[in-house]
Amino acid sequence: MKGGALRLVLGDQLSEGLSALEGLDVARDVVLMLEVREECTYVPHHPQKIVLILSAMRHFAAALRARGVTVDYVALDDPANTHSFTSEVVRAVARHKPQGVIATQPGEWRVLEAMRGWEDSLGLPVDIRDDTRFLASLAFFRRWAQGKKALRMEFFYREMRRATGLLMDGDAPEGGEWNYDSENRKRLPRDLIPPPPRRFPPDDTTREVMALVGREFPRHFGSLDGFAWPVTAEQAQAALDAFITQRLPRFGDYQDAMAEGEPTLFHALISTSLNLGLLDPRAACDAAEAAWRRGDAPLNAVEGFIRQILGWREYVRGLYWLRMPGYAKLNALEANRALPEFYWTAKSGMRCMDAAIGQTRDLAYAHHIQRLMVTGNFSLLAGVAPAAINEWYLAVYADAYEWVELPNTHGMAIHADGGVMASKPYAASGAYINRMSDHCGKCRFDVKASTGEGACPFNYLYWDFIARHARRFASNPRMSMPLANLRKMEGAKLKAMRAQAKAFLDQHAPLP
Ligand code: FAD
Ligand code: DLZ
Repeated sequence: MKGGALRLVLGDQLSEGLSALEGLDVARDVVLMLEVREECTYVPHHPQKIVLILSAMRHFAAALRARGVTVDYVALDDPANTHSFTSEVVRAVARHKPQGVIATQPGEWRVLEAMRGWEDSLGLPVDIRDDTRFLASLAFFRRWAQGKKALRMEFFYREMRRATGLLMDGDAPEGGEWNYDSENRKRLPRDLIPPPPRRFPPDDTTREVMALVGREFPRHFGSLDGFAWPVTAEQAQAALDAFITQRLPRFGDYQDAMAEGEPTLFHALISTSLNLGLLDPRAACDAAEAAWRRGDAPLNAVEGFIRQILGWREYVRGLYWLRMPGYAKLNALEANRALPEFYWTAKSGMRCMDAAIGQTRDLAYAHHIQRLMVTGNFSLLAGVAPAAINEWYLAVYADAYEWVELPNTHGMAIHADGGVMASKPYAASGAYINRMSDHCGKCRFDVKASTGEGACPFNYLYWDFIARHARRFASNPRMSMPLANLRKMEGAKLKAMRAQAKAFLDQHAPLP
């Protein structure tokens, strides 16, 4: 390298338009990519997630090289690898003697903190550029949040609709409503079989990485068999195209449904590609809007899909960077239980839990309502310590990076932020799961029973949760209904449910 820059590309920054690559001088600059053990083990990531990232990195490096870019790629099994971003950047600086280092802001606070120390430790300029692969800049989010008492996604989403013009008819939302969620809560009919998502069987590069990951991380939870994630931008586009034509039309109707033997329903399975940078969020929204304008998908489906990306995805990222690092330490409900062992075995006996955890083990994927209303709801009701459940979600899903995982888990699912994200906890008894799924009919627990042998644990855990936090929620108008029902409940029944909740939890997740 003759006086060029060292440009760092992290594993979830695999976008041609990455800010760290802007102004790249092919003759003088070197792109640095690092496979490091520290990133593979800071939580015990699912093997499919590690394979996905390393294979996508190798494909991205090959595409850069094909354009004539010099890529210095340090592989996981390179004997000289020191296995952390910081120590590998130090080694690369010694190799290339660059003028400076250029990076894009990482997706996790912990990595940004490390990067901020590099200028001093390297004695070189380190330019950490904004990550421009989102529809809202962090400055836009900060401005929107400023002075607001409550940071509700719905209002942020409306601002984003106005700012981008997506699904807008002048100043008004298309169809007259901002949100069609009330139409999106149907149960899956028995005779409706969702078209399966597009699969991408491993090529030679992926197979090589699978062997490496199998050797290096044999004890991580999760199966590698059946790996089929898109690992290139072309494959990610093909996955999106297949979703838009085959599953988007019914995405809205069955967005909240769960069904036995249907792990993906009408969902898009594009979060891994969006989060790696293989797919552009604006392009995904535009493709959905175009399908509606052609008359190929109804408005409730298209609005619902666009809201997930333009609304929720952008909102959680803004919130993460606004509130970190303190956000991760909040524990508003003083939850302190261990994570039940069945989060690693899928053997709780509850069909809904075992289906969600079992497919997580097999696919590194569960859809939103399983994450929120099954495994998330269980942890909320049980009072699992935030650090334990946050780590589980960060480890087990192929799409998990802290910027998106933490607000969803800590804020939305377990209410550890005390209401920053949601005005009330997403707590539900077995009745909700029964309404939205066909699990309960085949379950060994009885969803209609709240106490006694065979009663559905979600029922007694729900009332134990409401009773445990009754004083805390007394001033929350959105909790008035369950609190009124609690007051009407016969004392002996409540006592029996609370005793059963304690016995169940002590058996599976004792207090420390
Ligand atoms: P679809 O249901 O088809 O939705 C389309 C896209 O919308 C997704 O690909 C995703 O990019 C976006 N989206 C939808 N909901 C959300 C949301 N709440 N937050 C951010 N983006 C959203 N998503 C992640 O990408 N990574 C995570 O680590 C993650 N952890 C979660 C943890 C919990 C407890 C919960 C409740 C949700 C979590 N989500 C996470 C959000 C959501 O569950 C996933 O984005 C979604 O299941 C991915 O599958 P899909 O692509 O089929 O999504
Ligand atoms: C998650 C992950 C894994 C498992 N491995 C790597 C890696 O070897 N090299 C790399 O550059 N990135 C990896 N990642 C993604 C990083 O953890 C991610 O870039 C940071 O957490 C910031 O989001």
